[in-house]
Amino acid sequence: MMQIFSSRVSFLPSFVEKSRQIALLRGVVATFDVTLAVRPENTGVGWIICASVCCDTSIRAGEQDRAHPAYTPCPDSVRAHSVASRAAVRRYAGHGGDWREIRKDNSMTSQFTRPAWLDTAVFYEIYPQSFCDSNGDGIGDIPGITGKLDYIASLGCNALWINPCYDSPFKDAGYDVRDYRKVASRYGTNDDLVELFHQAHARGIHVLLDLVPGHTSEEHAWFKESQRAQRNEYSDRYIWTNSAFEGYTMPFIGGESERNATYILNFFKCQPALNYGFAKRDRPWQMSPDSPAAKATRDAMVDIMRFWLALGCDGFRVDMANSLVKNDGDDKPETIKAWQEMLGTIKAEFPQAAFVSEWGVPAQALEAGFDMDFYLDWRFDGKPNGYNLLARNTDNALDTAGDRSYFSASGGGSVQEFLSQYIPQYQAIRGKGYFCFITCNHDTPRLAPRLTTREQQVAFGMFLTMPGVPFIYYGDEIGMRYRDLPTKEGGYARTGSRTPMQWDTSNNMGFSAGDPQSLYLPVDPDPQAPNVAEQEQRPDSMLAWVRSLLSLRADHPALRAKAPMTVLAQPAQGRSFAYSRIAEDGSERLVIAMNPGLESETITVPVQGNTAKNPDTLLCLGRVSAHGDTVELGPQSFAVVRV
Ligand SMILES: [Ca+2]
Repeated sequence: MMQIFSSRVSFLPSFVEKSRQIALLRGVVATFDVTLAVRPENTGVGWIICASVCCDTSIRAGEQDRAHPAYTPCPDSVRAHSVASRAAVRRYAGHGGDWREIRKDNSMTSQFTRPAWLDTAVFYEIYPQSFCDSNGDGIGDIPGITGKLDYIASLGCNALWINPCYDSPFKDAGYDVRDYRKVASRYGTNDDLVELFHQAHARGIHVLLDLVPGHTSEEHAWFKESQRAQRNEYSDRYIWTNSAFEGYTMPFIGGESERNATYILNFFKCQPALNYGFAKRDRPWQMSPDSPAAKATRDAMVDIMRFWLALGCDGFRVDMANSLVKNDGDDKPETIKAWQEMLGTIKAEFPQAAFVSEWGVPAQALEAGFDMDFYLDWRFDGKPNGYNLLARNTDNALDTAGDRSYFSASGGGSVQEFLSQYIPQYQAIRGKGYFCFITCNHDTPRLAPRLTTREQQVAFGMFLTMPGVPFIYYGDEIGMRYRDLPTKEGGYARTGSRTPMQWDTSNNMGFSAGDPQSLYLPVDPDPQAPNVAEQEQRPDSMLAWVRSLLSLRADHPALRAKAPMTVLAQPAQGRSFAYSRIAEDGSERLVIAMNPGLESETITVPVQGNTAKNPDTLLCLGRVSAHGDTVELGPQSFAVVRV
């Protein structure tokens, strides 16, 4: 079913007017099914025509457009049939209404396929050096992961994200890639990785690799060529100034190359930034994102994706995806355009490949063509983002005192502050892709030991029943603890989240048969350190709780990634939170309710449908009872109820 509507908008070159137009268009034009037309004369007046596949967000936005005072029906004579993104509209507005600019911008946008398998996906993130060491050299490896696929499937996870496993000097734990097409020898061989793909697929598990598109290692062959004084194919693959004595406002390195120039860094000294161009240019050496050099970088990155996808990989988690084009605007128009081209190309060849971005602004990431974006853990100047409010609202990863996280039983407050940040972002991307919760990742402190097992169980209850595709970091399913350790391979504060997986109580907790001194990082020496074997024997363990949640998720269409979510209770003075999830076909409605606090609370949850029918409790932690509209939630409780 197609919905057609139109809206007349004046494109005036003032910033205020532009902002008003963007606000008017937001939610409609951000989709990839928007057609834009303008009157061919350069009058500064245009018509937006939206031909939208029926999805409720788009329809609502369309109705708002129709109600807008500026709305007039669009004459058939000026309907064009080109696709525009929000970025294209913004550029058009900035160009003062040049019809030719619109046509030019339209050429770079495309329709993106979204792999259907993501609707039921649950990911498990594996840090390869710390998961399972198959050959006793102290470092986890690819065959070790393959040997644990049955365990991963037993959790209820059906997808993997493996942190970079490519050839690298490991000055940033593999995020400094020396050869994108070669598995690091410490992890095995390319054949080992292809075998992992096959074995995973045989179990219904998809495998995402980690793409690091923004920079390489300083030891990458491209960079060695780029450093040469003599111009060659790779001279412009990185960002170089015009003199060995000229720097810039970004971190740069001089004096290390025969080339008379300095180069721009992305992160550590070992990570020269690849050249995707500059959106705003204030030096002669800065190239346009439209330059042949920037295009060559994009093509090279697509080639790397093609290489692994052709070998059986199912997609990529993309590192620092929002920072490719330098001096880009806050809305990232040029970086979005770069990804639209790259993902448009690769998705046309591999339509079932999935892409998740390290971006943290889902409206931008999905416009760029990604299928999913992470709800990243951000804390700037002590100010938490929504996710940090939930799980890590403290400056100290180890200390319970002073932790204001929502899931802290004694320290947290109302869920309202989180929802005020989450809900607008969730609504902005409904029907377009996923905004994904993580339990933790390789860059953030684990929940334990700051949160108790019970606090973690309530947290997992929410993470695994919210919309989007959840990501569980290896070891979080048993409550592995963040540890205060010296830095390893550029990990610094992140190192404590990267310790070996704790399988059992054998040598090195089952991680490795090697000498304890040879381990990548030491295993947790605490005799009480959690492990898989012990928790498999205990029905009240963290592991058992995670399996129960994922089993429920697999069995209920209302818990799929796409199924809509509506907030039912978010008391300002309490700790409780309740929401409904409804199956896309309307066949099922579940209510999820929790109380992470230490006092019992009573909330009112509107009952829909057949009130005579008793609610059916599907999963419960702690004491939860429902009487009509009233739900009583005991201390640190969580429940999923079918109504
Ligand atoms: Ca090994």
